[in-house]
Amino acid sequence: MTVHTATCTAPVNIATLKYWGKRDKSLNLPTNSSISVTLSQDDLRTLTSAAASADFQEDQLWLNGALESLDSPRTKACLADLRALRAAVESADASLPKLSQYHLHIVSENNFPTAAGLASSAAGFAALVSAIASLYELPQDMSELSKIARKGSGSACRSLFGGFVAWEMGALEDGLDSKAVEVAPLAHWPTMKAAILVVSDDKKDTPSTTGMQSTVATSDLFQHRIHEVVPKRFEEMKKAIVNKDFETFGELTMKDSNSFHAVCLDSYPPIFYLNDTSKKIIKLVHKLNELEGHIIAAYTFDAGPNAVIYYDEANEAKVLGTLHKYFAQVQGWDKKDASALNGGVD
Ligand code: 2P0
Repeated sequence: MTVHTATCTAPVNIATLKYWGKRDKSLNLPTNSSISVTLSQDDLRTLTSAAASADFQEDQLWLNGALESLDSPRTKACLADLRALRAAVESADASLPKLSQYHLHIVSENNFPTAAGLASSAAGFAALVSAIASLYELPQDMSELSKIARKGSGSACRSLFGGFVAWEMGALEDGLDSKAVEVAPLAHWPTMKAAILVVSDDKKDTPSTTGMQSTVATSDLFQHRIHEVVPKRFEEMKKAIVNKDFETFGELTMKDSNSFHAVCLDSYPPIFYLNDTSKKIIKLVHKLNELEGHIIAAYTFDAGPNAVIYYDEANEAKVLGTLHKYFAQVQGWDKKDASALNGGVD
């Protein structure tokens, strides 16, 4: 039996300018552009192997050791796109094995516990698309492949790149211009660090897709966010990254996290992702920055209560020291759930 294989990894990315809202649900086309920092391969990542063989009887996916369904429209859309690109390669070179016609076996593992409460769909779809693209020896670049990962999960398109990444929303109805691009590689700003504070590992209240749909349909503030706030912030944040301007980057990151949670609260019925501990973290970071006289730490929160704190390596002792000191005093923040993962982004 001949089996063709390839293996790839894709790290988790954490948005600093949030994606929240779809203008097309099936294609995962967003209502605004977004920016993120991709963690390093050594931190939180998905490792995926893809195999194709004429002897396989069906497509199969094992996720963290368990057999999973490949029936979701999102996964099917990714596989169909990848097979179409491979078919084009095969039709240009008749000597190539017809991998596009073979079934696939896919094995995917996360190196972080599901209990960490961190979204894994971004790294998962990015690793899936990378592994199959590699197996198929596709000539497309990462931005092209990001359009396929986007169909799996919007934020997945950003995990195709390391470092600082922008997802350009695009304007076309077919989504051909809605893709990820590199703003700067990790090496551009190697002293940037991210600490992930696991506040709760409970399953999140409102799933992202449902939450976004509700916000788009019901929030008036959301219109202001996507038309007035984000377009300007998108340009300013890219500039701050290129200039390695932590103060501006940090301020924009915190403001955008707050803006995202504000439109969640403005949805009807309201969506709550932050809890009391999250709010204490926000206050603490502001207090720390105030005492320093300038911004040395910036928080951001996704669709859940866990915090990601960005800081420059030079301030590590100050930032982490403050967080540890404070949270040792918070009731309910015991050893079980106070696992602060210090994930450097270099
Ligand atoms: C982000 N989030 O930019 C934002 C910030 C959550 C808050 O992308 O429906 O899992 O698969 O496109 O990508 C989470 O949404 O949603 C997300 P789908 P996804 O990272």
